[in-house]
Amino acid sequence: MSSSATNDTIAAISTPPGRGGIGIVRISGAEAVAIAERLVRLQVPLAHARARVAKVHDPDSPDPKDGDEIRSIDEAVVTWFAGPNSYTAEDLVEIAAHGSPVVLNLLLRQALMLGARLAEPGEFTQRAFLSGRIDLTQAEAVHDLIEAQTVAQARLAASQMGGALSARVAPAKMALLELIALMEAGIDFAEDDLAVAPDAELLRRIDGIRPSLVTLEATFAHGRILHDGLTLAIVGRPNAGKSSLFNALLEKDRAIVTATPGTTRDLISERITLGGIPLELVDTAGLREATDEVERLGIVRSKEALADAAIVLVVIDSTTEPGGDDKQLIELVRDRVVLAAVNKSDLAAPQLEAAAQQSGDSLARWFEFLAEAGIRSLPTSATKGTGIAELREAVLELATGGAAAEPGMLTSIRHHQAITSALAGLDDAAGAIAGAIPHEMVLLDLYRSLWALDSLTGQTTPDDVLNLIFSTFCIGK
Ligand SMILES: Nc1nc2c(ncn2[C@@H]2O[C@H](COP(=O)(O)OP(=O)(O)OP(=O)(O)O)[C@@H](O)[C@H]2O)c(=O)[nH]1
Ligand SMILES: [Mg+2]
Repeated sequence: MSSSATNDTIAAISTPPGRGGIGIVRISGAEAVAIAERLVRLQVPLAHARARVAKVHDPDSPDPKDGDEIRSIDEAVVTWFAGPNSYTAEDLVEIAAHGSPVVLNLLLRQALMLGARLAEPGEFTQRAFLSGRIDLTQAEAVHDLIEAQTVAQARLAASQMGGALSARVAPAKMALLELIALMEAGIDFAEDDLAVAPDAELLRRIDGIRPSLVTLEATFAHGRILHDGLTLAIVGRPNAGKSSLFNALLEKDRAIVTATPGTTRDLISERITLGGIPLELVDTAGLREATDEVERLGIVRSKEALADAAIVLVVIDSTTEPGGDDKQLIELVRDRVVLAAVNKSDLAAPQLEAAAQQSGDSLARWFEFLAEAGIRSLPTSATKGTGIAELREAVLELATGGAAAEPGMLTSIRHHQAITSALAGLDDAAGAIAGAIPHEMVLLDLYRSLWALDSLTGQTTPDDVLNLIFSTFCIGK
């Protein structure tokens, strides 16, 4: 996005490239209406937020003489949104023609010839931001909404677009601003005998600002995952049923399953949505001493996938006994976010009944083995479909930490950094006050905190601070 002057008129094709039922050319700026009126022949004059049917001029046809029918190349619906009540807060005209790239390009070219400038990517939203109609978090949410891959992501973006994040930040920012005004007043008007608030009061106020920001900061763990999605790698020994579980989670026969160990050689990945979170599932080659070059390369890739994944699903063949090789496998994953599926439970179950009185079967020994390693495990049967719903739930819980999505949660690194630096500023200010550092210096920390919040909700000007000082303290009557 550019920071070019905002008093020129911009135009762009706002619908995606290609052919479609409808295509829209948008024009925004002081000349929008004048330009639009020359692009189309309106039967009824434009009026704010009213759709008008119009003929699109064919610019290459001669100017119509009186009484002649103009030569048109399409019919369009034209809507004018009078500034400031428009998306950009400027005069905005949308010409919805048929989605023919030829017609749309013709309209755009004509608009440019009539004095509009080609809009840069995101410039319509940038104008909405520059005009103050929306703040930066709302502008960013427009992009997130368009890019959303799941309904949950779209909901989150919509709430942010509606100002949910800004609203969550606003009370802390106001309290911070009041604190700054209080301290500025103490410094600026000290000789006027204005009582400077005692340090205890200042510290109490800082303490009052922190909690809502701390709570907000904590939403990032889940918000980031909801926003970006995550990868789950399915790993384990050959023949454990990794591909079968992969297919079961996908609800599709995607990966080849055979009784021969070493079936899967290459990585296979597919996307699913789990509780609104885009989850990339990666099926891998079974980990063992490779028998040939292809398998060896496949195992290298398995280990890479294992290293890259946010969550690791270890698949266990419960008809085997836990042994030395499995300890190696556990070592490989134990410091990761990991879940174990003790698979083929359908085969192990009869043993379970038979061995119930005895000291346990292989299934029970696996649970014991995994519990000792500190790995959460649950029984599954990929072929029977048992335990798959529970597996999904367990993965979702690992991904979200069990929290539900909430409006205004932090989803971007930029927002998270803003909140953490706001908190850092507050902490430094509290430390400085406790250390009896002069208030001028404490204020620097508080301003750092304020600017961080500004980067979310919009700039605080020196006037804002002054206004607060004067309104709160009645100085300078
Ligand atoms: N009874 C039973 N058989 C299963 C289950 N899961 C997988 N199998 C069988 O176990 C064999 C191996 O399954 P795969 O899904 O190919 O195992 P894998 O871990 O992907 O194997 P590799 O790709 O060779 O590492 C196949 O014959 C499956 O039908 C299960 O839950 N119960
Ligand atoms: Mg496989």
